[in-house]
Amino acid sequence: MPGIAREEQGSAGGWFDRLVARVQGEERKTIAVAMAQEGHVLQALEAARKHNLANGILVGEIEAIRRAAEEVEVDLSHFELVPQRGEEEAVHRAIEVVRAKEAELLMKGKCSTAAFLRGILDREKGLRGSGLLSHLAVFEVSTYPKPLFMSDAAMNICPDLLQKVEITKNAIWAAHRLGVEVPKVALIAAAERVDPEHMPCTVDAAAIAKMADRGQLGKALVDGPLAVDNALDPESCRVKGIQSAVAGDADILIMPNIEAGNTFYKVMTILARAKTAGVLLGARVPVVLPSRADSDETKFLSIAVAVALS
Ligand code: COD
Repeated sequence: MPGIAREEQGSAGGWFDRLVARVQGEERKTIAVAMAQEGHVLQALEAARKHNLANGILVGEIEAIRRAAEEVEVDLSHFELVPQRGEEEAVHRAIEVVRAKEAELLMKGKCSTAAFLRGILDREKGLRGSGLLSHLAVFEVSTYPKPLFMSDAAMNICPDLLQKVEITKNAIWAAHRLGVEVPKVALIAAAERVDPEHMPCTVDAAAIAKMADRGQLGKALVDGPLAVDNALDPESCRVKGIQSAVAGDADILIMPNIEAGNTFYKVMTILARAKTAGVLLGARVPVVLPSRADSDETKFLSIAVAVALS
């Protein structure tokens, strides 16, 4: 299948390939897909099936699913189809499949992110966990020597201090599950100076870093505020005289708001051509949550990460 699980190894040393190889050896999962009538979603699900990661239950308009499958030459005989018209209705139906334990994972198809998230947040019929839900992106890029995790590009619009703490804890939890024993977390701002007057997010970053120093965030090294160059580039830290266990070597970037997170995500995928995965953390099951315009490869890698987290 073109574009999926390429042989090419980035500087992160084929991290996604190793992740796929690891989860291939585990028990196959089932994914319920809300509005599955989209070519890249179907290609990603077919690749997940062929790689022994997961089977798909496709919820949506059957005719539209058939048309999309024909266009990308995916054989639907390997999938269970659940007919459901309408965006909100398809989201609820896919969630019902998960709540009935017929699937262990949920995936967004051709529906809007906000409608999908509202369905998950529904108090009676949704999939809320006990804490905050947040989006996590994982990148493998030739210009960085290890996988890079980043949150939040898609769910929490303008998180307050408590929400940023939860976002950071969710990301640390996922990094542990994905094999990073003591993740280095950079709390991103536009500068490394704490500036209560002009940049309130630098104060949040400093508070969270201090909470982490006191052991309140679990097994991780956390520092901030740091600008993106200070988080990722040792040379910029040398020039600026920044001394920190995290600076220049971050595993996780926590963004101050959705604009910063979403912009970083799209620059990584479009300009840096990073291999990318996107998942939602904090729900009752891991949720595959790529952008609608993401490639089949990103959708496949998002499934692999969600399976690894389940
Ligand atoms: N985790 C847990 N509970 C939450 C969360 C969260 N991250 N967000 C909201 N809730 C709870 C609230 O506590 C409340 O009980 C209920 O859900 C409703 O909250 P509101 O009033 O903020 O809900 P909405 O419907 O106005 O907004 C929720 C969305 C997730 C739809 C909204 O935050 C949103 O649109 N996010 C961005 C989605 C998006 O468009 N992304 C684009 C980039 S791809």
